[in-house]
Amino acid sequence: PRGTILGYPRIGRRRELKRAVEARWAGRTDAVDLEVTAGALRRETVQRLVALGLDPDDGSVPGSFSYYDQVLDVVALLGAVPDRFRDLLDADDGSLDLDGYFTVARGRGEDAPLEMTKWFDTNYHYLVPEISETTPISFADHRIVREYAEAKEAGVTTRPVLVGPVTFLALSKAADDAGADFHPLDRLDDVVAAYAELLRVLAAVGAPWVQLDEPVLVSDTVDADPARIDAAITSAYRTLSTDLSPAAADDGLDVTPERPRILVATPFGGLATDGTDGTPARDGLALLAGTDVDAIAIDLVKGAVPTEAVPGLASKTLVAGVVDGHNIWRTDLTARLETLDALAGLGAGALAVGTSTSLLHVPHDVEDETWEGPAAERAGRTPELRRWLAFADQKVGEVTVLARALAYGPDTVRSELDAASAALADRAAASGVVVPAVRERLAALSAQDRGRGAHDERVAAQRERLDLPLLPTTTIGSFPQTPEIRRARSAWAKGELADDAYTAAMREEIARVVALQEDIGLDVLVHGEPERNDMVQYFAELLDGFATTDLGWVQSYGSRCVRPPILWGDVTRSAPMTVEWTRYAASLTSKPVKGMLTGPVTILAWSFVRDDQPLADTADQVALALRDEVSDLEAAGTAVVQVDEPALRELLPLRRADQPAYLEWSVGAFRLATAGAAASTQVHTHLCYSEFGEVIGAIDGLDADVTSIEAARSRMEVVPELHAAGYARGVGPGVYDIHSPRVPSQHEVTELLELAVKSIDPAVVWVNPDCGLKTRGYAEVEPSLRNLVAAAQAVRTTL
Ligand code: THG
Ligand code: ZN
Repeated sequence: PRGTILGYPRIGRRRELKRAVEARWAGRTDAVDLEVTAGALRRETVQRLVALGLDPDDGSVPGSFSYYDQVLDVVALLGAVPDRFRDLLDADDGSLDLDGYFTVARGRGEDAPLEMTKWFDTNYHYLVPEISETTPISFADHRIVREYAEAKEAGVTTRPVLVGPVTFLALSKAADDAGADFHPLDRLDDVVAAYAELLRVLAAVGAPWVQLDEPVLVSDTVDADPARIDAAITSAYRTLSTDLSPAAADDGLDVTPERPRILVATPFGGLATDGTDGTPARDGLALLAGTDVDAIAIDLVKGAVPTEAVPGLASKTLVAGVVDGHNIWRTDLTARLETLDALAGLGAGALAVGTSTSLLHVPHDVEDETWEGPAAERAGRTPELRRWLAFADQKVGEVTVLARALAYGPDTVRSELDAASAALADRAAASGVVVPAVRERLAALSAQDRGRGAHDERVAAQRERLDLPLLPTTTIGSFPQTPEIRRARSAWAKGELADDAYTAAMREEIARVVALQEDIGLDVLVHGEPERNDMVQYFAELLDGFATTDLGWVQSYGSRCVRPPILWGDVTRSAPMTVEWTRYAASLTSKPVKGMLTGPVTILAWSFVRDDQPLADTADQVALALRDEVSDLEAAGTAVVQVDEPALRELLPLRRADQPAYLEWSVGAFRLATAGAAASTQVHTHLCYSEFGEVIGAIDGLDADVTSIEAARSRMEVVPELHAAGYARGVGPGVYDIHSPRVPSQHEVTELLELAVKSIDPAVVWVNPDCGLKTRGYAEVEPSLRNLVAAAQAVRTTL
């Protein structure tokens, strides 16, 4: 294909799939209803992609649908479920039906679902397969073949897309029943044999192409030896591409094909590492060029443009990922044509235009959103901004324009190239993109602006001001979001509830939450955040330089979606954002109430960020706005300010060589946001994960006075690790796992606390849940917090 995309959003322009899937889970529909709805969505999708300019006949249209997750799809393809779900497999062919598929994703009773984790450097989360020596692995499920036939019937020849065998196993974890030395890659031959069978069947039904995604090649952070990954790629593609004869490219030979042509895609980064970080130099492009696959897709947005001729590429198509699949900016088509020209020297047999990644990570269509009128204006959406953007459908258009330029010359698409250049020029010159006052403030910063003075002096000043007991108790910030407050927020957003009625409703909730915390006996209180929908969207709505969308949904995991704000300009804060809510809460109690902010790195990680300046500069701009907020909170009497960075580890680069620079600027931005605080103001932060080997130094570097982290499920494992790393600040290892509706008993919490104070100085230990409480209900939260406070009191008496 001359122009293609690596994948397309599957949730539906109005989240039709989410609704249909959740209706099935609720038992309101049956599996057939769901398949009918999903089938209609798939047909509509492939036909739309053709209408947008992709070739309907040659496999340019990806078949990239999933009911829940593309990694879970391979688990289903292979029947590779963990022991506890073995009964879900069909007794005859080992396949998993749709309800069984969802059970593996969501768990049932005591059977925990597969664990979820981040997909490379995106905000998408996949399910982690569990593999052992005895996991069943065969070609068990024909869904992908059925979907090929379904599209064909609708007039479109698709290219089935699936996660490649090496990436699948490299991202898997050893199941509990696996031997001590087992690595999932030990099962490579079995997985590859199943893929080979799938390829034979796809060839038999006439599929011209298949796409296998191997992003494992762009990452150093996978839990497997790089040399082993490379050997696995060579071995897997020898079997799949060399040993099976390909679908012929009109060569007139009368050989029955044993496989479609194979496109290996490597999104999310560059394929080459130069070894400067001490790890062996690798070149994934040369590695793939040495196999008999037919095409290789490379990411030219995150990855550098290779310049040296690559042996083996002459027999292959290079799919140049020049259109960003991971961000929403309109492409500089003229510059990207130059990139395509520069690739000529690589010696590829043919060149095609592609997206850098699947379009799964961007919303469907700019046209779905409103860009004029009061609601749009309030959200920062203007007709001007709209011209700078390309969501999935616009990106398909860009790919087809570039493909036409490649095939017939740039003059054939001159007006499209010019329109893109004009939009870019407008964007660069538009008011708000560069705000001189922001630039001047940034330029004037010095190291002092990121430092707070000696920690022990702060400890003394805070002890005197706060007068807290040993093992102080607190919560992470949010309290359960009741249907009433959700309704009030949404009515206010639609203009159906007046400002003062809305404020009154929120205040009522805050008063209730403060009274509850006092009754429970917590030491440091929160206002509960009833006014916030999402901890990033809330600040994006209040800061200048951001726009938010109504319909810009992006799948985060399963049926869950987020609407990342668009950070397009220099960031300023026109008024305090949180002070009034915090001040009101503080007026109701004599206990300290925490001010609650989202940190600069998390705001970036969960937004679409501008691509016209370094992320570090954007982070510092957000940090300065937060710094002013901290200052206003202090002026209002706030003695404890929490700046959450749950996504600090999320943005960690996939290449080790890039990690130190990232940790430097991300930690620097957090410090810039918080270092204006007085010594007597206690700065807290919260991080949302428990495995932080790679970032343990950075956590200390944040220089927060207290850090709360997830720890209940790992039974306080992180506490001795922190102690061993020399961490001496306050730490709140979560003692209540909020990811489950279970109410922990006082005894359980006491045990966890005893574990914590055994391995670190009790004077630095705080007592809190693992994370915010907004996804839970009061029926569980109230007794859990009472047990937490009782446990803290019990352990205090023993110290
Ligand atoms: N906010 C943002 N990004 C995130 C998280 C977040 N990324 C990582 C992690 N948290 C992802 N977790 C979730 C959890 C719940 C939901 C989405 C992502 C969710 N979404 C609602 C849904 O799909 O029905 C819609 C929410 C809304 O109305 O805005 O429940 O916390 N930015
Ligand atoms: Zn958390």
